[in-house]
Amino acid sequence: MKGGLIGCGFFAVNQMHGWQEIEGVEIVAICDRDRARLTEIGDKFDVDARYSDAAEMLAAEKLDFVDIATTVESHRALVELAARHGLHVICQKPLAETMEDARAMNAAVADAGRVFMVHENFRWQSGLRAAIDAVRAGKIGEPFFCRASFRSGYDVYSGQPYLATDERFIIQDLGIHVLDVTRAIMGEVSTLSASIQRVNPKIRGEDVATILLKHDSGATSVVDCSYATRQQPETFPETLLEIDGETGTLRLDAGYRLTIQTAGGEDVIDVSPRLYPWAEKPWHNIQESVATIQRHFAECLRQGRSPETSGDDNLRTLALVEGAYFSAAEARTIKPEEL
Ligand code: NAD
Ligand code: 89Y
Repeated sequence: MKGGLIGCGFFAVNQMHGWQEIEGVEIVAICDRDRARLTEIGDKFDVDARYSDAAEMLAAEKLDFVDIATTVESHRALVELAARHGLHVICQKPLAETMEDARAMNAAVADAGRVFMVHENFRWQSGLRAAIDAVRAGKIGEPFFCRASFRSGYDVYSGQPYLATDERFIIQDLGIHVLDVTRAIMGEVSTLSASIQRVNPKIRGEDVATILLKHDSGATSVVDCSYATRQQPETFPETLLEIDGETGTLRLDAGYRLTIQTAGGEDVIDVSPRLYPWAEKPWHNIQESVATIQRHFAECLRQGRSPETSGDDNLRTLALVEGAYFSAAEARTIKPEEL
């Protein structure tokens, strides 16, 4: 399968490494408006076909799919362009800045009869996937409570400066993953309410968010995220879980330690991510999940099935992001279907 990468920035390098891990997939062309970034990725991964304009790349190259690794404001135009060329699409999170854009993008690829997957990779992290699998397998019975927590003081702004200047920050950038993981474990959401704060005075958006979710099943979740938490040991980029089920409990603690307690006893499992040769700590957890989700995309294309984080599925995660901002702004409880 031949792919074209659009966006050669901070995160794309992980995606390029990830594709190299997958047999039968090759990124044969790359695109970025920024010449220096295009050269850097092109030279590093030995890709000769380089474009500063995505429309030119898609007109000139024979591709099966595009991998969109640009920031959110460009996603809709690029996804619709790819759909017009009849290509399968994998697009980075956050899918769009509005539900209207996200729905239009999803419809464009569906109308073209192609596969649309959002690069929503946290649910493919080793520890989170082990927790999802355990709950889905009924290891703790029906879950009635989940706390999904991401609290850190790690400097994400140096690698991704737009995180300090965008109007929206932690929910759209990071909370989106934690909300997605919570959906994967606890099911769909019927209502939510959110409180947001900006603790770091040097940034524009919110760096702390606390979100209360009521699920269709009747269960409750708390999603709490912070980039203003000064603590040792620093746990970036780990999402921690506390899940209570009718017959047991599951805890995903710092250091990739998964504990499942039931009447039958206690299981403690090391769910550490593998460290690819191209990866570096502490990012290796995220980097492994990039390779895993891209492998999932390739398998879905080969087998003609819908990916777990398809456009359709991701609309429901994005509605939680939008809902959290609405709830915080209007100080009220939101139903995702309002959005
Ligand atoms: P970045 O700004 O470093 O890189 C984006 C690149 O896209 C830039 O080089 C820019 O010139 C290029 N670009 C923008 N619009 C373009 C267009 N229309 N045509 C061609 N090139 C264009 O951003 P980043 O930090 O690499 O983030 C990219 C995306 O990845 C974001 O949506 C971000 O949220 C996401 N991300 C995901 C994860 C994850 O774990 N899933 C982690 C980090 C970032
Ligand atoms: O952009 C974010 C993401 O998706 O994962 C971590 C991150 O890089 C910073 O919050």
